[in-house]
Amino acid sequence: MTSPITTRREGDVLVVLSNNPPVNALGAAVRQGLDKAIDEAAADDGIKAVVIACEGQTFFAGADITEFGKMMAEPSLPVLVDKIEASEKPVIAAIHGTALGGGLEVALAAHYRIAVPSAKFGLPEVKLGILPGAGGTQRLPRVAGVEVALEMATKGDPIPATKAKDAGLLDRVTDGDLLTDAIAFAREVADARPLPRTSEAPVTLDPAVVEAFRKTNARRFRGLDAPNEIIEVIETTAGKPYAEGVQRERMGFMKLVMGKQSAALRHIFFAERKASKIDDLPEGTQPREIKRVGVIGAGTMGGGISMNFLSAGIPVMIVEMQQDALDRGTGVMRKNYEATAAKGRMTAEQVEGAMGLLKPTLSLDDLADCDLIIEAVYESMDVKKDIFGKLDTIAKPGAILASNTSYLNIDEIAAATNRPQDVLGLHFFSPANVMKLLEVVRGAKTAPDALMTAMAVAKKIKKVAVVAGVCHGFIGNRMLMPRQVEAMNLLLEGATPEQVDRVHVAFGMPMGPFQMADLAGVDIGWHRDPTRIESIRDALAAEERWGQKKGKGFYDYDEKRQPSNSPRVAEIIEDFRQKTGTPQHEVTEDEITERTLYTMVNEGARILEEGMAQRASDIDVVWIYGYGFPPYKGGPMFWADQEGLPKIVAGLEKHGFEVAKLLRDKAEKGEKFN
Ligand code: 3H9
Repeated sequence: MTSPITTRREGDVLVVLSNNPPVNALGAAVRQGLDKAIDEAAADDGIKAVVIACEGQTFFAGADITEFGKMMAEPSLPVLVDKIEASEKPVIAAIHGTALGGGLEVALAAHYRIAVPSAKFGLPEVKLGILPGAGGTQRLPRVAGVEVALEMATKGDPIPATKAKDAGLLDRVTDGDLLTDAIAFAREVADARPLPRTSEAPVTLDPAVVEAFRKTNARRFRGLDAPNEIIEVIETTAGKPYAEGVQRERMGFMKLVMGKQSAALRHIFFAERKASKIDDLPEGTQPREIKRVGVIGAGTMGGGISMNFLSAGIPVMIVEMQQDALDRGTGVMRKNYEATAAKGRMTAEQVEGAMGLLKPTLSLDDLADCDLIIEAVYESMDVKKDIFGKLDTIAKPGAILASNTSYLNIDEIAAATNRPQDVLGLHFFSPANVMKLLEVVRGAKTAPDALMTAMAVAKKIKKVAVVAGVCHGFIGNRMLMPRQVEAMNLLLEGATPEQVDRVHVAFGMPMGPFQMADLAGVDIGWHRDPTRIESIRDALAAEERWGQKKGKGFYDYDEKRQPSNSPRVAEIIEDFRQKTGTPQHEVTEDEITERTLYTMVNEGARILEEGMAQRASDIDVVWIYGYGFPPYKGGPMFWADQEGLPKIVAGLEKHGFEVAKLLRDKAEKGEKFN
């Protein structure tokens, strides 16, 4: 097998090139090739310096994640980076793309670093639930100081070349040809001695800085193993010799990589990428070109949806029925952009650039030129059918017609047109300009290239797209339903809203079912007849306890929107308990988990059984990116696997639920969803 590493002599410089697509991950063959190249340079008297560079889209983007949990072939990355640094001949890292994780660790072990202005640098290991395990926790504080190291290693976000240069991570940034300039740099430093060896540099630690960092980020790191371990490693090893420091780092790495959180986060990393793949598309299917987008409805959803395209540089024609609604909608979009600019995340020119791509109109006829039209009006089948019927006469041939419905039947909507092959669902989550999830709903007649186009567009607007089949609520909302039903039943049987929510928050969800209802609006889906009171929810809605927007819902809210338990809600619940004659019992935390979380897993199994999701990991992606399921638990199906499917089945049976066949079968066979 040919090695992904090749070497070539450029006079007295040995150029070492990696070609391991797609991201030059530092797998075994790459490590072995680099190891040999360092030996080759050492053995050749004609070589005075070494340049390490990568071909393809990026410098090494990290260790090969697929190797984790398996026996690591020699040399390991920690051994390799130390060997690079120990080279008697200067090693120059020439960086383009993203130097991430192990890739940055290789760069930090080199004696000099040169990069193109577009290069990015980061230690994203924390996002995989691990820590930089090839000297990163030791070399980065030595190069850039403890504060920068803490920030980069615990948050995992990459920094641009300019910032990296200011922080001391880079010696040079070049606008010219990277390899040519790296070779010239190598010649300049060929005789420089002593060589700058990062591991020998001192680190100074100000305990107050670490303390302040811990305090500022306490909420963000709550419940997470990796960032807390990283802080501890950096804190306790600063000032100690490198050899001692890397030992502590290794210990931390091993502990984390064997842990449940890392397994879950690695699962999500691959699940997110797998979600974009559609298993049964005919080979050679090509996406359609999307140059212009139309959005119908300038409300919260329509506006948010439009912003995604504008931000990606795609012109949007937005349609409303009334001028004031159109003005209000576009005004909100501008305000949102300006708020982003005020936070320094956009320039004034970018705001104008995005808004300049927006064309408001009152006429559906203006959508004739659009390649993709997304309907985002309120949830009424009749209204949607009417709009799609009209679109059928207006849209150009081949335009994709999408509905943002969160529940309704896409096939029925498609049947209102003569081109059901061009119709699909694009279910955005609110706020649509922020939330990463997009459920792409595949109708019975949706054409393969239309579906593929939707997935490609999703990537362009930086969404994580998951394909769902046509069923009530698709994947996410469908699984939410049994949870909501059981949460309400628990209230009737003796639980309080606070008790149910507490279990969900302790589990790691951003909020519980009742907090969510208060945020979304207790009046959503209400029949709007205050005299018709058939449920606790009806009773709340009738009293205008519509949630946070009214200052009262399942909880009472103060002017800072801080919730407190509501005596009135307790009365309403009590009233319903008596009216319905529901037998009361003491509800335990386990019971809440079993009835509101296990039931979700059960519904997820049904979704799989019916083929409404392609794979269990897609369901996990939906819940992580659409509903705030804690990523370190890997999504509901992965979590169920870790809990043990027989335990889930037993928990469901205990409360008399009908167990999905797929779930029962897997539990009996000792199989898992993922
Ligand atoms: C580490 O370094 C630990 C060390 O400190 C210590 C070790 C002892 N490994 O994202 P994309 C695959 S931990 C294996 O769509 P993009 C990915 O699955 C690592 N595979 O591309 C996908 O495969 P497929 C720290 C990887 O252009 C394909 O490459 N580093 C790895 O949108 C394309 O990926 C990280 O965490 C990997 N490391 O974005 C960086 N990376 O085609 C992780 C990617 O089969 N990677 N693949 O679906 C990224 O953030 C992005 O991939 C990157 C490119 C920004 C580089």
